[in-house]
Amino acid sequence: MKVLIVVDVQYDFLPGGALAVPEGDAIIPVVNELMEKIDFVVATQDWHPLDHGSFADNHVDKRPGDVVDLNGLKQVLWPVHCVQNTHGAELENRLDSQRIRKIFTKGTDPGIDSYSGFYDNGHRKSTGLAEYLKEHGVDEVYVAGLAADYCVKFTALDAVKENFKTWLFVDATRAVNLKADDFDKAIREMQEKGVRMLKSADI
Ligand code: VGL
Ligand code: ZN
Repeated sequence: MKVLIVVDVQYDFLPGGALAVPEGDAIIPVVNELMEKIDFVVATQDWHPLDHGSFADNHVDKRPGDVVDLNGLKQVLWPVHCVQNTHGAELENRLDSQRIRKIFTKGTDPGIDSYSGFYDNGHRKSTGLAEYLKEHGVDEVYVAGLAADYCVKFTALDAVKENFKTWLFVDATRAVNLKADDFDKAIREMQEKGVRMLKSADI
């Protein structure tokens, strides 16, 4: 049984948003097509409280891109983004969201970030996604969405750790690219750790 996990296709990660991923909107039609081909679909949603520790504004004299220690974990700081119940946190409305069976929110605890759709960055709390997929007989995970170098990467790596056979649709993702080669580095790291790459036309 296959699942398509659509990661964080939210206004704040799209051009014009608070943490815009370059060309992030280009994946929307591709994801819509994939949802027709893989009919069991779940989505993740970055869903932060306003006092979240990943926001540069919540630290004295810090700017986006700076790195701090957040309760013992290294944390890259971001602009305020995907605040609960704001427009920026909504899934983009061109997404065919009727096809999404369930949405898993993450990043709700102000003291820890959560890039992966499965666990927070300290692997302390589960979002319930792994359990949900196993209950539904899923053994193959296909990942698409934003951003390739953060939430998509950590979601795919956790899927491998949870023993799902895992693929990434390379043409259905884009990277933040704080550094120009972050996309390539993320792809390489995922491949080394067991994530297989494919294109949407391959399925
Ligand atoms: C993400 C940075 C901060 C992502 C979420 O969805 O990749 N990146 N929060
Ligand atoms: Zn976030």
